[in-house]
Amino acid sequence: MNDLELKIKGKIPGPDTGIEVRKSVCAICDPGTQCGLDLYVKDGKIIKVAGTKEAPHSHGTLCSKGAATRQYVYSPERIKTPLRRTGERGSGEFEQISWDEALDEIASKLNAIKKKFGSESVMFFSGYAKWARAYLMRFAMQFGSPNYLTESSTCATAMVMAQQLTYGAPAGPDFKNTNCVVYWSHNPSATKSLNLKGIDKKIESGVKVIVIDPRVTDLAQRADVFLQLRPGTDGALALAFGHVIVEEGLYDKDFVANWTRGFDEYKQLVADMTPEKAAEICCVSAADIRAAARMYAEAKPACVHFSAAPVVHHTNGVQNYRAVFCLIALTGNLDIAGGNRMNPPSLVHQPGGFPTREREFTCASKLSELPERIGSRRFPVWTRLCNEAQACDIPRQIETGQPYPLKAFFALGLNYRMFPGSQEFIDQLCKLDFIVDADLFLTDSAKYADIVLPACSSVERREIRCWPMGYVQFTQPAIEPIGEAWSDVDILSELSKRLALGDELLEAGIEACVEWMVEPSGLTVEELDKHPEGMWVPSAKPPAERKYLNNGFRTPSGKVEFVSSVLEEFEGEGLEALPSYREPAMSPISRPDLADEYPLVLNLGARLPMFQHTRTFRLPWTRALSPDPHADINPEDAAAAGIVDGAWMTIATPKGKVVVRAHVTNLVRVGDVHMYHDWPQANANDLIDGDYLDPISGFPGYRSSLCRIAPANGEGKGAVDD
Ligand SMILES: Nc1nc2c(c(=O)[nH]1)N[C@H]1C(S)=C(S)[C@@H](COP(=O)(O)OP(=O)(O)OC[C@H]3O[C@@H](n4cnc5c(=O)[nH]c(N)nc54)[C@H](O)[C@@H]3O)O[C@H]1N2
Ligand SMILES: Nc1nc2c(c(=O)[nH]1)N[C@H]1C(S)=C(S)[C@@H](COP(=O)(O)OP(=O)(O)OC[C@H]3O[C@@H](n4cnc5c(=O)[nH]c(N)nc54)[C@H](O)[C@@H]3O)O[C@H]1N2
Ligand SMILES: [Mo]
Repeated sequence: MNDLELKIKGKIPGPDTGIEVRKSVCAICDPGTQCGLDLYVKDGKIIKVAGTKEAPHSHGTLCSKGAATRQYVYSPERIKTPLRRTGERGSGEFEQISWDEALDEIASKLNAIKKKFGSESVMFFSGYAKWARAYLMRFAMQFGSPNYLTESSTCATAMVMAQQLTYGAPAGPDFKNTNCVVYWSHNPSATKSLNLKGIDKKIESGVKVIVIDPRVTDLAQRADVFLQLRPGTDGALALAFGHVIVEEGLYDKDFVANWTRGFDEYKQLVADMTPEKAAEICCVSAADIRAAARMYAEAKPACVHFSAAPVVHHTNGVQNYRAVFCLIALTGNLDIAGGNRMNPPSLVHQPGGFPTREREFTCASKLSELPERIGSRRFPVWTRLCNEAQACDIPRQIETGQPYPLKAFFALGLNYRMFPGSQEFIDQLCKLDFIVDADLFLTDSAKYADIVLPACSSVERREIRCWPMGYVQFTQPAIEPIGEAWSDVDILSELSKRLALGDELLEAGIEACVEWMVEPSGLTVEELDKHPEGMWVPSAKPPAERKYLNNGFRTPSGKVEFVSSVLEEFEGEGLEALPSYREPAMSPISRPDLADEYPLVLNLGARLPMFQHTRTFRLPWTRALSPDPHADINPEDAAAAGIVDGAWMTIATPKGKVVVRAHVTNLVRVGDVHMYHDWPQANANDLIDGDYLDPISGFPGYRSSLCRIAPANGEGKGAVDD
């Protein structure tokens, strides 16, 4: 081998080797954690992947998913051309068609449905493609449909709602300046590995750590106090914290007197929830509750690190998190350095410390002129607080045609298995006249579409995003699209022309849209294009403290609401204005009748580090790390059921049954079963009903229902061995 051959073999970039390093972003996981990508490209192909060392958010790291980028981009399951369905829905029989044919057919079908049934009969849905959502919402509004829906009907929104109801807007933890962090359900080792370095440093510096989780996570093992509670009982625990803080006079009396509503009622509510009572409900010790409550209240400033999912994935989720968020106000840790601070999002749900017009770009203001949204009668609080329709109500509305019939579904990345009662969800969807799905892969969900469109991965297109320290990146495509794939925004832009929506900005394409959105920050596309690796935003500023002193809180009373004025309006419909604790709808306490037959608490969804919902199951590297569906059970429960570690077992609920491998571990409580969702062979969401929902948010009760386990005895094993 000569020198040049050696350099090529070593993948050394340079003009002689023809290898170029192109900067991009790994968009496999969620916007808060995505790592900078260095893509080594030769002859138009990615030959090596590394983390971007100079990226201030990821410092050169990549997790197992990002490291498998080449397998993701070059997967044999990528869709190469637009497809038209030729067989039954779900059969996977398609013919290849051209983009012109596909877009013309979509435009003519959608316009015909609009004419006959009204724009509202067409739904516009986004799965995980968060980067393209502002464009999709604008597209839906311009089409005249109020039914813009996303996977956030089950993610984050309910947590945001709990904050809106309590203090008007989200307030994130100011980790850097704090003396104490309460991780109220968060497992960064699996879900936000980028945070781990900072957490390590902070713990070493002596910050106090409280962890509240039903499982012994890595973080739990390093906590000063760890409360291993029964799933779905967070509300009772938070009220007991309130009890200790009020009883011992540890609350911020000035803040409570001047800036809160309903303290007297709250005081009465928490008086009843003694640590002893909560200890019984939550299955933790009363002494630990007292210790944690004192630690949080006395450490000032102290912050609560909350999560998008586990606390609100219960039928009592919003109120449970409201009880937690009340503690932030009670202790005066709201909107101060080291506490929880309000910091509005700049781009793609992320606060960047600079202003944009992303929200205006979505045209959400049109909603008030459009017909009512899906879910608005069943979940009026959702409709009041959020701009989207509630996707968990889709099956009901298709089935009943009330308040109006639904006819078409246009999706950027549909995974029907993300919804509870998945089979009923897709069965109802099949009743529609027309389904379009754009995805990278020919997924099981895409197989139900009438037209499937091939979408680009992040390395084949442009997207803009920002990070909280005031860093922004407008990526350049690193390679040509695979096959005939298009960027989602190009699809929307071209389709808006063919639908004659009259939207000049959307028609002009992504650069024009980005230019318009970032204008208030002083950024331009010209400047962003000079920094494909990302840049610091000169106008970015950390959020001011105590902004409420000028304008109050964005609640109806302008104060923090222990008693919510919005919920008060719906008391006639069974909602409560105070964050009272109610058992999950299916728990050993609320349903002792069921618990006889299904004695274990079923918790569906705790993340695994190598998977991102359905996206990385198909990649050989990540799949090799966890080949089979499995669930965590405690040795005591395993022994009682006659199940050994690694054996196949059934998990049965009144709704359904799956077969998974048993992972027998002391890291979960006696009485709990924890299972990751989304496995095609063992779909967790076939175990719960589609209407097992929180009445305030419409969020599914994924993380608490009832089940029983038994050895599989050969049952279903064939289906699992793939
Ligand atoms: N690797 C990977 N990372 C991901 C994802 C993924 O699929 N894979 N998904 C992304 C998405 S969409 C989301 S929403 C986030 C979620 O991010 P996280 O909330 O950090 O992740 P989870 O694993 O869902 O839950 C965190 C912890 O909550 C605990 N928990 C479960 N039930 C309860 C409960 O009732 N009360 C309390 N206090 N704790 C509970 C679980 O045991 C778990 O340890 O992760 C994101 N990151
Ligand atoms: N039991 C249970 N169920 C849950 C949860 C749980 O904890 N437990 N978590 C819920 C939560 S928090 C979430 S966020 C949801 C996640 O649910 P989804 O958002 O549905 O997650 P995915 O399956 O990863 O993504 C959907 C599809 O989008 C495609 N896709 C990815 N990127 C792009 C893109 O750029 N463009 C296009 N057009 N398509 C793209 C993927 O290939 C995939 O087929 O699941 C929810 N479901
Ligand atoms: Mo999520």
